Amino acid sequence: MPYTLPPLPYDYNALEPYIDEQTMRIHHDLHHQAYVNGLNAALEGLAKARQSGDFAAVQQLSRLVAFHGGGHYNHTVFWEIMGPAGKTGGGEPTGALRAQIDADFGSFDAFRKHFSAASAAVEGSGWGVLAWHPAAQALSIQTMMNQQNLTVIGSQPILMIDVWEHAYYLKYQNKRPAYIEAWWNVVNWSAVAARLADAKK
Ligand code: MN3
Repeated sequence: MPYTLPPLPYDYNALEPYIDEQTMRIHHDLHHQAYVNGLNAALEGLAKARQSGDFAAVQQLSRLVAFHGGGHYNHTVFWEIMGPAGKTGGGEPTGALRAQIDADFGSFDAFRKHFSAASAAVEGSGWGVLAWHPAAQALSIQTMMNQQNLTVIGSQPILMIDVWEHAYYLKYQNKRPAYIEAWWNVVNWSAVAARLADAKK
């Protein structure tokens, strides 16, 4: 079963003025599609390599599956946890999500500062991640190099920001912290809360 590109859950211009339409078109239609294609190609190659017992190829293709599979997963979450500012996007979390953030970070404000700083400090390409860990029964802020490196096994991401340059360079150029600051206006906290509730099940 090949993987397919999920449609954006809103219009390409829905996150304006914080994330511009052209960035969304290129990011979703070209970058995310490329991860889907790369994942399908790597899985096909991996199946053949396993059949023929070519374990050098298995090793190389497994790395490609991790990279492209991570890219597909991360972007799918990323689109889901955003929404138009003033509608589904922006504001502050409430309810169980807010209580968990307060318990693990002291306050929403402290969490926000920590998450922004961690995401701004990612070296090169990667992601800022808020994840639930079932063993710790706690949220933690993590950073990811590329699409998967430094991932904490067992963590379930509930909020992710893409800090690859393709996510912001057209509008923000080298000002990654300005992009991160603007991005808070389009975070869909209801979607994040639903992801936390699922992760806790
Ligand atoms: Mn991206």
